[in-house]
Amino acid sequence: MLKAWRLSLVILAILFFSVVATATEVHLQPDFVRLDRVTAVQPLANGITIRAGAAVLHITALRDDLLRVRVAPDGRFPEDASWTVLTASRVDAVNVIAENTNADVGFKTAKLRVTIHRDPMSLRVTDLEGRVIVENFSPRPIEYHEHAFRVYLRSPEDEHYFGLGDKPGPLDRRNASFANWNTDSFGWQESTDPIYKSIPFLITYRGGISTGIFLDNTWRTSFDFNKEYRDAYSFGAEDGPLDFYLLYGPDAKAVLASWAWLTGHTPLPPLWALGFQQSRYSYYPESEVRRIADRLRSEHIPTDVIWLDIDYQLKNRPFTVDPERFPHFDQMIQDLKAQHLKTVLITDLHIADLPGANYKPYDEGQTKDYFVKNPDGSTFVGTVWPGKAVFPDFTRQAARDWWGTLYADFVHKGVAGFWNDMNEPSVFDVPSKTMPDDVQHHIEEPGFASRIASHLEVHNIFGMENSRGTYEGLLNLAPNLRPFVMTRASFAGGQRYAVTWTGDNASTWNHLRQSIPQLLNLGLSGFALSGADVGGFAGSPQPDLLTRWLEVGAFEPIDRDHSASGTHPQEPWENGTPEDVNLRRRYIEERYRLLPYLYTTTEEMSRTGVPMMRPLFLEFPWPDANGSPLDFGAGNAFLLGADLLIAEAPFPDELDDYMIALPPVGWYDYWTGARIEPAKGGADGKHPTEVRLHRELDTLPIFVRAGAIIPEQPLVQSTDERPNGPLILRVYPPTNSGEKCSGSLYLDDGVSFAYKQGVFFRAAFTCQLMPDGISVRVAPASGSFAPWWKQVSVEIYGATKAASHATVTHLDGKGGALLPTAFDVKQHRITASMQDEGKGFEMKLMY
Ligand code: MIG
Repeated sequence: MLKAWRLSLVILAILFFSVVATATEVHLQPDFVRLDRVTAVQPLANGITIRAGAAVLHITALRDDLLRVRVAPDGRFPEDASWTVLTASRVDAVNVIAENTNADVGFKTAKLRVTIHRDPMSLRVTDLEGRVIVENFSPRPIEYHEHAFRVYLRSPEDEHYFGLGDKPGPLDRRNASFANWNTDSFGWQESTDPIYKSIPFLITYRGGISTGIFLDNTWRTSFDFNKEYRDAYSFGAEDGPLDFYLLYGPDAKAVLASWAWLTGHTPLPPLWALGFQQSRYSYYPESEVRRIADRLRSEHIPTDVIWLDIDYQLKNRPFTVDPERFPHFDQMIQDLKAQHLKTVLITDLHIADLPGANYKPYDEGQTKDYFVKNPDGSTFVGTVWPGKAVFPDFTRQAARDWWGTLYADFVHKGVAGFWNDMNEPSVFDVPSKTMPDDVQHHIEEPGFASRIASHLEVHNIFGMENSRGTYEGLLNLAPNLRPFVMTRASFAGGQRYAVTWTGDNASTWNHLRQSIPQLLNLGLSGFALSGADVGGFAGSPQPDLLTRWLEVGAFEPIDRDHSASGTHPQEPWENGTPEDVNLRRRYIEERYRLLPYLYTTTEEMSRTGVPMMRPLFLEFPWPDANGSPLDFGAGNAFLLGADLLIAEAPFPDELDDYMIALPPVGWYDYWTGARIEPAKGGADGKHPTEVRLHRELDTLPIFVRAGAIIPEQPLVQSTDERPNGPLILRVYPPTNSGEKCSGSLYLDDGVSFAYKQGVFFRAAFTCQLMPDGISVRVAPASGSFAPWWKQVSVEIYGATKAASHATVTHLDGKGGALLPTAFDVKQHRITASMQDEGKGFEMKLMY
């Protein structure tokens, strides 16, 4: 039955399209097309096809909560291929139920209802409770001006918008407009747009409900929120396909999980990527690199990585080393390794244009004909760091594969990671700062028709494909090592290949302020492993600014101190008093103590798509009793993982007190362990607790969610070092019994893919309030990776008196035993330690 029904649909569709085809053959692309009236309708098993004059609109359901909309103004769809959307996801489909009335036509899935009003035409998507997810803005639903198109959507005044990658400005994109055109933006400011990345993906938020919208178009695209029309937002492109996806939540976390399903997850990075990283433009000669390494160690600044910027190279030629500046380069890499420091090298994509000079990257690329061409067939040459340079054609798989082989020498020397800069691509001495629009790229790619594409089509994905070549090349060269690549330019989906940073920020208070919403929006766009140059790139930070930035940076996904040439040095021991240096060290140390929590959060991110650094509405999506979302007044507060709330001041240079609205779940002060008393009326689970904060230089306010169990480790100087001492479980009891209290820990060897074969350690922790005490249970771990500890130290916070006694029962059968406990009044903490190597136990502690 079903088959016969489907067959008749196919026949109908063929008839329908032949009508469309004959109707459009006589027309050229019209100047202006507005899809204003439905003229024909064709239900499909997985969606619907609508005709509006010559235009055809396909709406299909990939999943019950994920729709795709494609429009062809003249009825002819371009090839169905994507640089971003994973093929397996793109071809997925669910059956829908067609719906049809005189006024409307559409369908529903198990989660969404799609309604197209026939005249005037208007698309509306609601959930099954009737809440509007997106709705065309009348009277301008979808329109074309020659090749350019725009989709207008209604914007209720209490709707908010997030995402769009690294774009500066406030967290909420409302009342702003943006363009996507990857741009080398030295000196960018809060209102600069576009900058380095193009991620045409946004997340809406209204009353706790979120939807993702992704415009799968690599040309210059643009987004407008409430500027052209107060009551509308819109997106469009100057050319290319109108092809967009709607990702229904209902909450933003679910949107991000769907975004990862559609475009891929951030792979689990090597553990050392979470360590502190020291960089500068540039450390040279070799003796300077060694001086920095020695000083990091003698100052006891825990560190994992030193970065070498362009000056290690001979005349800025990628994949070379200057033998005068670095006479013992290979030995230096080994010596740094012996100091437990990894080396990351910059490797820009512009290959020096050096015929006949024995420069392998040029010779090989030219012989294989892998460089980007001018329209007349000659190789395009642009001026960048090496002087005249040529550019690999990264939209050809073969060219990317070849690019990947260029890393062989450095990988064999033991270089740990690579940095792809300048890949917007940046070109000097031309007003456009990039390649000419008519430069020719070849698309030679599985899933795509092979063809020549203009730079206009490829520009925004060039950097992503550059980092893809690097990532895949590294995987080829060392198949059992997790690659580490950092890219400056990228596109939606680029999280599959590289982590990123926010480019050339500046050493100003406003840039410190900017870095938080910028990293949050990157996380909300799929780039969950990101950092901003700590201390600022351009200019020199005053001592307090450097201290504050190193404090905040310690709680961000990538913690890399980097600065421009010609600026005052800004390593943690520079530019400050001994007290400053102590503070900076103390915060970096705190990051290293938190590594078990950080790594567990990172593993969760790589599995679920939920970023490490989260705006409050991601964990607390419900609006407060006044109907306003909780965190839009919270300035620069963010969550690291689910449980740590970092409350930097909204304006870090203002000395005034500031308020933070803590979501109504109960909180503790991370530094004192004291419970935060909810304000009057704040304990009802609905109203946030308003806390007044004063930011002292030595204390970045941090709160821990009640019901959290945070794993920590003894201090190490690098992630190479095996922690010596117990696993520490910081338990923050929930407010009422029965409320959630849990935590988890993920560990593995930190570098290889053995975890995919089960060589990991995963344990879950829970706690429960009892009438006069608390019980803490550590479940037996799964996985075969052996952890470092023999002892676990359980710390119960919020304690105001000593415990009367504590007992432990080991889950592997060893009987109960009485435990000694210690009480620290200043830390509001009771500590009890016991033998355990991951086999599991239950501890009961009575007050
Ligand atoms: O034109 O490699 O954003 O981090 O230090 C400047 C030198 C090139 C720009 C990067 C910056 C890096 C610098 N690069």
